[in-house]
Amino acid sequence: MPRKTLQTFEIQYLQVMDCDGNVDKRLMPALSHQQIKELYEFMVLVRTFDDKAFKLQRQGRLGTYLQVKGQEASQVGAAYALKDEDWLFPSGRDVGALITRSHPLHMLFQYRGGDERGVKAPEGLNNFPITIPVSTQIPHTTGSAWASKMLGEKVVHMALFGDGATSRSDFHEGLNFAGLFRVPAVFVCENNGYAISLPRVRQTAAETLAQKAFSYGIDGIQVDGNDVFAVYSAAAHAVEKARQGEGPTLIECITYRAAGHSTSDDDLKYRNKKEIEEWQKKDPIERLERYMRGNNLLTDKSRDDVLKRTRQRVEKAVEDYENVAPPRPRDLFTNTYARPTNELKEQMNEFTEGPDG
Ligand SMILES: Cc1ncc(C[n+]2csc(CCOP(=O)(O)OP(=O)(O)O)c2C)c(N)n1
Ligand SMILES: [Mg+2]
Repeated sequence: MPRKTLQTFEIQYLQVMDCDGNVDKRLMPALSHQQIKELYEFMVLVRTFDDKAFKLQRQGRLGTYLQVKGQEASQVGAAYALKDEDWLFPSGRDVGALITRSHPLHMLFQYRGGDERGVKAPEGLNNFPITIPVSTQIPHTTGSAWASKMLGEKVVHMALFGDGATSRSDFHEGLNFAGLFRVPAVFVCENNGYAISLPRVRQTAAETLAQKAFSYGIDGIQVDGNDVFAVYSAAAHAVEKARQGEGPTLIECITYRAAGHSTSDDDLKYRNKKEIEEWQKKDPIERLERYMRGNNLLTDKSRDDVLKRTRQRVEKAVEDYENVAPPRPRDLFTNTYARPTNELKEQMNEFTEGPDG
């Protein structure tokens, strides 16, 4: 057996569209004009939702919120590559992917308002609940993909997670198992430069995060995560490969967290304005707009229409969210175990009254 050398593990970096919106036609994925417009509208919807969520938190109408801002291309591009029957395993920041996967907007507000019922996907939507413990959704994805493989289903399972997640054991266990059993999974790492206040360079000595795939015998690729065409292209390729039984892929999206870690953060304590402004020039939505304007897919009028439509949808979702009846206190007990213990039953009867209690 020939020995593999480090050179064998060359990392590919995919960029289809530059910051000015020029695309390399040879690399452009097969997307119709309608699909490009749809991708754009999803990205605008995600940002509109995100801005609103931030404001609601500041007004005391929402709990802690993790903004997507800056990562719309990574989340929308990756999730858009899935079919309805595929599964998505999101992290706390991945509301953009969930929106692309039709998760009702008001339920996402509900979840961030502290009501867990908001992440229970409506019947027929194959979205796992958001996981808050960093990277634990990765072994879930592998396990679920393994189940599909054993059942002979042609269903793909996609995990989304951050750069920080690649330092945790769940990432390594999940990828090791996925590689060994060649499960139909796609692992999308949104390298947004930070894990809370810890910069990527202090996260790991590895030169890239994509190369971690090679330790587990799976393919790894880096893409420009602010280029929706590159993300979609890599994700669509990986999804198709997984569906054909050719194993998992790790995609590292190089992107930037344009907002603080969460609404409880003051990011200027650990990074400077200049860095934020530099990345602003690579904004994923503005970049796509430049491409679309240059290709007669967007005008001032059609942009205004998109903004108006997305604002209306988000405002309606806020109204619906604020009209949801609060959960019953007894749900705290009934949702904990399939069969509550006698002690829990006693406590439930002591603390709640009647069917709505
Ligand atoms: C197991 C675990 N440890 C610590 C935390 C606290 N925590 C929440 S988010 C986060 C950083 C995650 O960084 P990254 O994976 O890069 O994702 P990002 O927040 O940048 O999207 C940490 C440490 C947690 N939620 N779970
Ligand atoms: Mg991060």
